[in-house]
Amino acid sequence: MLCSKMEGALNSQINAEYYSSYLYLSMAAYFDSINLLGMANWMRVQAQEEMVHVMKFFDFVAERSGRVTLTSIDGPPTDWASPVAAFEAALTHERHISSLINKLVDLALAESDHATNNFLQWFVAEQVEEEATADGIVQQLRLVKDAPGGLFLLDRELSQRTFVPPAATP
Ligand code: OFO
Repeated sequence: MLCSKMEGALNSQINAEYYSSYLYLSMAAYFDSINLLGMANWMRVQAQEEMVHVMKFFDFVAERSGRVTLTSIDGPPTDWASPVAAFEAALTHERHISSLINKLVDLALAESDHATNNFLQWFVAEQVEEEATADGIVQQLRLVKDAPGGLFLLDRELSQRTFVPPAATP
């Protein structure tokens, strides 16, 4: 059973994860509009992964006899100054999400809610990966600067990303 404070905080995180998905889909639309279709693909996959995060929180709240309450999602930005600016914004966003996850862990520990703390550890590890991946692309884009050849190669590399649905639990 979740305490009401934890239930409220997990519901807020559901909203934050939805926003993440919405943000990355908006970035996908931006990359589509400037014909960087590999980067658009990468962002689409990222948006799908964020929906996996939404459902992990959703299912966990329900499993703990909590009540999921959905709230309105803020509109994301729709334009960025350049490809690197979009990926920098993605990195900044992931750092923000990491801080939200850390606060959830703090709350779970303060409430002696070990089940929620245990559940959140998956997200703690996931955020390390999310930040590192976004940072890696930012670094490559900074190296490439505006060289069309480099941008073309990086775009082609990012077109390879595919969405892997989470393994079904037996
Ligand atoms: Fe990008 O990890 Fe969820 O929000």
